[in-house]
Formats: sequence, C-alpha cells, structure tokens
Amino acid sequence: MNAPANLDAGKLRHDWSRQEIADLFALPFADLIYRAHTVHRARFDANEVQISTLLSIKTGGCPEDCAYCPQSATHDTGVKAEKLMEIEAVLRDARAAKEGGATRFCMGAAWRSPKDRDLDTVCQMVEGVRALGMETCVTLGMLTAMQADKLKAAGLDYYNHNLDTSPEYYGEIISTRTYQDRLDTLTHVRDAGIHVCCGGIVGMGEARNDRIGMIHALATLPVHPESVPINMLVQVEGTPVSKGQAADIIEFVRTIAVARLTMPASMVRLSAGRETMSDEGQALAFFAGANSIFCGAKLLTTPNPSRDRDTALFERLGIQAMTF
Ligand code: SAM
Ligand code: DTB
Ligand code: SF4
Repeated sequence: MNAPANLDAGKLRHDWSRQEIADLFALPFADLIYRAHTVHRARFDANEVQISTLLSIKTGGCPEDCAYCPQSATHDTGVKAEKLMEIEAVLRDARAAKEGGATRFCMGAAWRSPKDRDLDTVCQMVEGVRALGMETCVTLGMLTAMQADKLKAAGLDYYNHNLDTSPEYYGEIISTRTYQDRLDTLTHVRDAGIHVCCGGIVGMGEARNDRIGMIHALATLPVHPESVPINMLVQVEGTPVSKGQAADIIEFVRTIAVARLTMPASMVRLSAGRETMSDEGQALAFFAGANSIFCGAKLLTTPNPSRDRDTALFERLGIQAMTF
C-alpha cells in the first residue's frame, strides 16, 4: 500500500497533500487504526480521556441556515428560540459540571456572530467559570479580531468554530456564510492567542473525498487546532440532512484515525453522535486516537449518553478522566 512513510511518532506537518490523506483513508482498517494508535500512544496516555461539559447559553432562532442544525430558524425542528442565559444560572451549571469531574466548560450560542453587548456578558461568564478553576471554551459564531481580543482578555482558553466539511461540499450545507468567513474567524482567534477548537461532521451525505477535503483543510492550517471535534451527524427531524443514510461507524472511526495521524499533537474529540453509538463503536474511536468527549445528558439541544453510561463504559475500558 502506498501510504505516506512519514508517520514516525507523528511528526508535526502542515504540508499534507490531499493524495496522502486519501491514501491513509484507503488503508486496510487494521493498518490504519494500528498506525493511528501507535502515534496516539507516542503523544498521549492512551487510557486517558478528557471530559468537557457543554451548555447552550443561547438556544435556537439562529439566522444561519446550516442544514444539519436543529437551532436554525430556517428549519422547523421544534427548538424554541430563547434569550441569552443569566450569568448566575450559567455559573450554577458550571459548578455542577466541576463536581461531576469536567475539567473544561464549553458554552454555545446559536448566533451568526455575537452583538458587542452580548459579548460583554459572555466575557463575564468566562471570567466566572475560570474563577472556578476550569478551562473555558465558547462557540458564538463569527468573530471580529476585536471581539477575539476581548474574549482573550476575559481569560478564554478555547474557541470552537468548525469547518464542518470540505470546501467543495460546504455550499450544499450552508449558504449564509462562506468557508472563507470561517477561516477568517479562525485567524482572528489564533491571532488573539486563544486555543482553536475546530473540526467537522461526518454523515451529512458527503463523499469520502469531502471527508478527505475536511481533514486536509484542518491539517494544513498554519497551526493545527489544539482540539479537533469529529461529530457524527445527529439526525434531527426537520433539518434538510435528517433523512439521509446514517454515518457508517467504520468510516467514522477511519476519520478519527486520519485526524489523529495528520494532527498528532491535537486532542481529537469524539463529539456529537455518541447517544446512538454502541460501546464497541466508541471503544474503536478511542483506540483510533479520540481522547476527549462531551459528558452530560444533553449536548446543546440533542441527547448525549447519561453520566452512568459513560462511567460504566470508562470502567469497562479502563479509561481514566484526564486531569489537566
Ligand atoms: N453558532 C455557532 C457556530 O455555528 O459556530 C456555535 C454553535 S454550533 C451548534 C457548533 C457546531 O455544532 C457546528 O459547527 C456543528 O459542527 C455542530 N453541530 C450542530 N448540529 C449538529 C448535529 N445535528 N449533528 C452533529 N453536529 C452538529
Ligand atoms: C462541536 O463540534 N460539537 C458540539 C460543540 N462543538 C459545540 C455541538 C454538537 C451539537 C449537536 C447538536 C445539538 O445538540 O444541538
Ligand atoms: Fe446557527 Fe451555529 Fe446552528 Fe449554524 S450551526 S444554524 S450558526 S447555531
């Protein structure tokens, strides 16, 4: 098999070609996950997984038309538009997450981009969560350079902003902003000195070539995202992509493995989609290099496995929660 030779302990590279990434995807499954696991082990404790908790601080009514998203006002999904949460209510949830063992608290808002007044409120939330001794992450849509600087000054550790799919397939999924808009926000976040959390979704009817294009776009960024969430599409009725073929778990694990091989120092997050995933599927994803998950019974608006199920899974697999 003509797979790239340059995989020794996961040297950091930013010059991946699409062909090299296609060759990794095409490896026999056992060869691919063996390689990914070897690189994973050289960089991380293979029995540790980082736990983040997610809270939707502003739900629904989003003006963007992302074809996968239950929070877009364009789709009739039954998600009601709510106002931005009160700071104290957010901090109550953060305290509970900390008691549950989470080391990172992520706050998501269904915005195209934050209004400056709302951003000031989010900055206060970030300061409050940090004061609890947790890492902070927010995902608020597009940011200007100045907004990114404000979040940095408030002590924000990570900003989540996904490329979601390949540049070619992007137009099939979102029409209200461009791939370049996404890349520009990532640049503002990076320039502000905030860690980047950026990944995408598998299972939206895209071809393997689009998964290759998505990983290529991520792995050729000037600095790899410190955190790479790989979401399996949660099919929500009313969204345009809800009726397609569900993602194949083997192809999903391949995507995790290729993310691990091409971005060896990044945390790869087994993100949305765990609710309907078997324990065996998740175990394979961890073996292939995923080392971060969201815990708690809800993601933003959709279900996630209960704490009890995750605790039982970690016990079965001998996995420990990472402390940072
Ligand atoms: N509005 C902000 C934005 O789009 O950047 C932040 C919130 S948005 C919900 C964050 C990410 O969640 C999206 O980029 C997408 O990757 C993921 N997501 C949304 N709906 C999903 C679904 N049904 N299944 C899997 N992932 C989903
Ligand atoms: C990411 O990549 N996945 C998370 C987080 N970043 C914000 C969100 C998943 C959302 C799944 C759909 C929902 O619950 O609304
Ligand atoms: Fe809005 Fe984000 Fe959902 Fe797109 S993914 S509709 S921007 S909340």
